[in-house]
Amino acid sequence: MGLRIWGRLSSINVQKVVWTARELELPFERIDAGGAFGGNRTPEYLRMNPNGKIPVIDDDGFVLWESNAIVRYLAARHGAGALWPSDLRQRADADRWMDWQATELTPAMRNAFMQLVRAAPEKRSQALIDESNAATEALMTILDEHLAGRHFICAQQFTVADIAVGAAAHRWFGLPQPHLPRPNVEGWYRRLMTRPAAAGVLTLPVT
Ligand SMILES: N[C@@H](CCC(=O)N[C@@H](CS)C(=O)NCC(=O)O)C(=O)O
Repeated sequence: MGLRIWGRLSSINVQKVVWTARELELPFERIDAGGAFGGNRTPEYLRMNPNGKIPVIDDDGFVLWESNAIVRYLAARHGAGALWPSDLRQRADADRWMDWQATELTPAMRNAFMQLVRAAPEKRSQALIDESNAATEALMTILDEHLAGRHFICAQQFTVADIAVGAAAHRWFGLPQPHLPRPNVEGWYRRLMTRPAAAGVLTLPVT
């Protein structure tokens, strides 16, 4: 049966999982679900993920939801020692930046994204955008300082942390508004974009 991934590719959380599968050169089938595709509130879907959210995977009968958990699972199963560092402290370092993406960065940028991309222009709240931009820029300062002198988030090794934070950075840079210059983040982001596994995933317009 192999690996099946449910979720539309415009979702940052689905992008992370698809990008990981491609880095690991895993064959997989992706089924569009969520947003305009729907299909994520059916009884069958809710049996796989009671949250009704995307992504979900089925890996030979093992069903898993929560994008970062899926990325960690696939990387540990197929990319141990590379995408998923085997050294405990290196792994904790990568893991910490994944949590930072999920609990700090993505929540901070959420309102800017929702207002600038998803809301109708006449319903747009500049106050929400300004607040979200300020919160995100504070985090971008941290990321930019961290990436000074580093090729990837965990120094020289491309890991799951680059996938989670990279997908969020892709969304941030894709928002139709000016950005403060972030030389280290921008250089890192350009390196990510040259990876063949990111092609067709991170090259999508932000929608
Ligand atoms: N914490 C979850 C969040 C999942 C989530 O919020 N998914 C959104 C898309 S990014 C969703 O399912 N939205 C409903 C929809 O697309 O119909 C994860 O990382 O997997």
